[in-house]
Amino acid sequence: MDKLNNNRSIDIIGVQIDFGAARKGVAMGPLAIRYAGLKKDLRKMGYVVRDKGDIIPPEDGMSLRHMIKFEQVNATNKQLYNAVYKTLEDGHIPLVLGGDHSIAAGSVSAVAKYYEPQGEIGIIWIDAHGDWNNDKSTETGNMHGMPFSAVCGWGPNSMVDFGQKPHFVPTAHCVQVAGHDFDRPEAERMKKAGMNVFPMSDIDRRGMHDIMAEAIRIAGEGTVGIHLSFDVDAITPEYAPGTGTPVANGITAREAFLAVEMLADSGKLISMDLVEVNPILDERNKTGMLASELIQMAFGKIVY
Ligand SMILES: [Mn+2]
Repeated sequence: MDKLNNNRSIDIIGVQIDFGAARKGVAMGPLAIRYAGLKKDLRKMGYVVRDKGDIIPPEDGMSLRHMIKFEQVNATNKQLYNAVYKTLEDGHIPLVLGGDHSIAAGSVSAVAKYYEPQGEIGIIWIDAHGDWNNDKSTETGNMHGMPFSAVCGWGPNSMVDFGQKPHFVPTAHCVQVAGHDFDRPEAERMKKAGMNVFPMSDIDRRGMHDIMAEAIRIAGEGTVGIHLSFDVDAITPEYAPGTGTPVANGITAREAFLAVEMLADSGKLISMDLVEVNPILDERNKTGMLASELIQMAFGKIVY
């Protein structure tokens, strides 16, 4: 249980939003993950767990050109930014349950800003998608495809502007893992930005252990710690059917466990999002339970 850094306090913050995605239902994700017994299990591991409840997005709001439901996404992220920042000020670890992935714009921005006086953070983004579009490159206007680009300062800047003067995370410390459904313009933008990308083909060739060791080095060396943004759509639908944008031939549940276990072993995890659990599409909360297990492993659950 001492594998992780010695912070033993976790704040759970749920975000009931699906306005950033085309398909609805991930707004119920936080409930499904809690229902799997997450709080009880984290406490069993010796954590002090505070549940800060769920952020509920406003019902109405305007869309902008190429940014569907911008106002709702932005208002929700502003609340999340404040909640995550407060959690860090209290000395606790933020654990954010989505909701669609647009919420990472709020959570990562808060972590980057909070640690700004100490140094840069690193980001490991495990996802079938790049989430590296901006309002110019997007083909759909869905904002859950933009947060990684936004927190790195490659736009849309309005997505991460909550009046705080955003601190952008240098791509040199950012890693995308398990992508296998990139849009072409998005992939070109990632290359131009110098993003570190380990797509599925790299995991096939080198194995998850090798890839995660390198990802942890990139995100962890010379930084104050690593933020993990985990989208369950990275996991192949046989194991994680309950997600908004399923993509065939993703990583296995075992590869996902290995990835988060290695992150726990590194002692560098400072904050985490677990997003895109869709209970409507799930089978008997299989994906919700898997999400809960992955979170425990990321926080250093000892199997043996
Ligand atoms: Mn995503």
